[in-house]
Amino acid sequence: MERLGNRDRTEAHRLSEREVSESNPAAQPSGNFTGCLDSARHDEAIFGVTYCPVEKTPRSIIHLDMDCFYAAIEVRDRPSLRGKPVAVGGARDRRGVLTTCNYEARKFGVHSAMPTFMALQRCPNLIVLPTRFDVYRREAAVIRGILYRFTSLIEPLSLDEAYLDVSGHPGAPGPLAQVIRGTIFREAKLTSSAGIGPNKLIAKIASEMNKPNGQFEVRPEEVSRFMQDLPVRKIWGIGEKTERKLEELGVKACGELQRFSRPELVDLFGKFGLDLYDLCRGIDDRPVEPDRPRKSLSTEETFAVDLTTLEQCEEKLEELFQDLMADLAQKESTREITKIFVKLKFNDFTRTTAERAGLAPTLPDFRSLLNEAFARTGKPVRLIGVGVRFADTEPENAQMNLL
Ligand code: DCP
Ligand code: MG
Repeated sequence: MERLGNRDRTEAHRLSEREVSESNPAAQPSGNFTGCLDSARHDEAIFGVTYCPVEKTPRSIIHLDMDCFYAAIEVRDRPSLRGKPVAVGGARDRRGVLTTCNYEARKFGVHSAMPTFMALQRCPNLIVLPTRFDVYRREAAVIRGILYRFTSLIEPLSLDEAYLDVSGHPGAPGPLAQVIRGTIFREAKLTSSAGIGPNKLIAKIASEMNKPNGQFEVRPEEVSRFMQDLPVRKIWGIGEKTERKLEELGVKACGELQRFSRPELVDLFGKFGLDLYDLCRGIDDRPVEPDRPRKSLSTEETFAVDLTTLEQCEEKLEELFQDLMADLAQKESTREITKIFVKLKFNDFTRTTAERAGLAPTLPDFRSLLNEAFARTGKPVRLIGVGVRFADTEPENAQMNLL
C-alpha cells in the first residue's frame, strides 16, 4: 500500500483552486497620498490647490519557489547522487507516481505526477527514491524561518513556495531577492528561484523565467511590454479549457486579449471576464495574505491493484476515513465542516466525486457517498479520496499554518 504524497498535492490543488475561485480581487488596503496623477496636477493648475486623488502605492512582491524541492533535499543529503537523474515518488512495481524529479531527470522528459513506469521508460537510469515528508516539512519550516527575517508579510502557497510582500523593505526588491536566495543557499544548501514584480500575478510568472537557481524582475514600467507577448495560459485562472476557447478566437498572447472590451470578455467568460480584463494587462490587486485558511482537507490513496467490488472499496474507505479524522484533529480541529466528499478514480483514469452538504463527517455518511460514486460506473477503482470542505469563516484561534 502506498501513499503518494497526496496530502501535499492536495495542498497544491487547494491553492490553485483557491486562486481560481478568488477571482474577485480583495479590497485594497487604503491608498496612500504619495503621488499626484496628471489630472491632479491639472486640478492644481486650475484651482491653485494641491489635490492628490488616492493613488495605489505600487507594491513590491517576491514569489519564491524552491528548485525541485523534494529531489533537491534528497540529493543534498546523499552527495553521491549529485549530477545523476533523481526522482522522488512511488515505486514502479506499486504503480507509483513521481512527486518531483531533479533537472537532470527533466532533460529526459520526466516530470512530476508522471507514473514511475513511464519515467523509467524515458530515463532508464533514473534513481527513484521514496518520499520523506517529515524531512521536507522540517526543511520548509527552516526556509520559512529565513523568509521571516526579511518580512512578516508572507503567504505560503505550498511547502516550497511563497509570496513575500517587501514593499516596506528599504532595499530594492531585486537585490533583496538575491540576498534571500543567498541566505537560503548558505543555510539550507538548497537553490531557489524568484520572481519580482509589482503584484502577485507578475511575480509568480516571473519566478519561472530563470528557473532553476535564478530570478527575474519585472519593474512597474516594464509590465506593459512584459504582458504583450506572454501566453494567456500563464494567467492564473486560465486552464486548458479557457486556453482552447481563446485559441479558437485567435488569441494566444495577452497582448491579443487586450483588444477585447470588458463587456465582450464578460459575454465570453462571465464574471471571470472582468478579472481577465485586468489580468491580461498585468493588473492584479490581490494583497499578500499571510496564512490563508484552507478550504478543504482530504486524503487519498492509489492502490497497487484495482478494487473491483464495493466491499473492497468500503474496506479501504474505512482506513482512509481514520487517516482523515487524525489529520483533521491535528490540523483543523476547530473549523466548521460544511460538506464531505468521496472521490473515485477508475482504471481508465476517469474520475467522479460524490459530495453533499449537511452530512456529518462520519463513516456511515462517507460510506453512502462511496456507494453513490461507485454505482455511477461500476468500473474498477484505482484511487479513493475522502475529504471535507470548511465554512468560509475561520474561528480566530484556529491553527492554519501548514507547517
Ligand atoms: N509535488 C507533488 N506532486 C506534484 C507536484 C509537486 O507532490 N504533482 C511536490 C514535490 C515538489 C514540491 O511539491 O518538490 C514543490 O512543487 P513544485 O511544483 O514547486 O515543483 P519542484 O519544486 O519539485 O520543481 P520546480 O523546480 O519546478 O519548482
Ligand atoms: Mg518548486
